[in-house]
Amino acid sequence: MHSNVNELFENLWQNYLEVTPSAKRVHQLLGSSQQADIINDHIALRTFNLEKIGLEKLAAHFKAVGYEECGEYHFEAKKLYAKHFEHPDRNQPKVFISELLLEQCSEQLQQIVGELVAQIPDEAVTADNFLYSGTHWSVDHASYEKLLAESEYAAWMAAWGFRANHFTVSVNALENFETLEQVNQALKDGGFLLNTSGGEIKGSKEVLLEQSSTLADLITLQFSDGPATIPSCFYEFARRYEVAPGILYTGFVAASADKIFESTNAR
Ligand code: OOG
Ligand code: NI
Repeated sequence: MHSNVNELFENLWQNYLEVTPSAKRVHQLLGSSQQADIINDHIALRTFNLEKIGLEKLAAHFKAVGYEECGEYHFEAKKLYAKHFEHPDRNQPKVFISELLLEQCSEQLQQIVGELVAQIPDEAVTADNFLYSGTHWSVDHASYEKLLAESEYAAWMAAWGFRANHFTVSVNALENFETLEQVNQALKDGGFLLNTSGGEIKGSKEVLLEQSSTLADLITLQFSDGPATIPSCFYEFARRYEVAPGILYTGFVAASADKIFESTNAR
């Protein structure tokens, strides 16, 4: 496991860029005319709730660099459970980790996922690079399609594995934008497609958090039986409101997160 938080995030970022070429353009669009670097509000990772690779196994890598558990979230319809983590250094991104609750899924899904996960060497899970190690298997089209029919989340995991599923621009820290509406407009003017599930803006000032996101990039993946172009990763934008003077809300909003997950849906 990493012991340096910046090193961990630098690796996660480079790995994310490999399958999310649009992220560079997002930075150019929003950050090119500001002095400071773009600040990331949070990142998110996904997994399955199997003992070998469950949420806690991913969390251990963040705890090793100082992160602490801060909140939990339930997504009944999507059969997901999540926790978020924060670092004592407020400038470090928050971390949102979710897991698919396999016992609530079909036997077929459990069997496909079980076969993929069985191919992960035990030692890979604690290795420095686990959080950006991608897949430890190769999956065929038919299995991907079967997963997709039941759980978009499961299909995404089978295709992309362990990596940051998105980074999130802190709108509060942008110098040239005040509102999320302004950011969304700049993105649309720049040709980006936004996730419109639940509206372009999820959340509100009342729940202390507004979020929007791009639709995931479309990337050609080599399946075991040939290539196909599928959604990879996306970029999110978050504006937080104060809970007290000078203190921003740091949690997540389950109803909004439920829609953000859909940024990787097929289109
Ligand atoms: C995570 C979706 C939730 C948020 O900020 O509410 C989320 C995911 O798509 O894996 O990122
Ligand atoms: Ni997010």
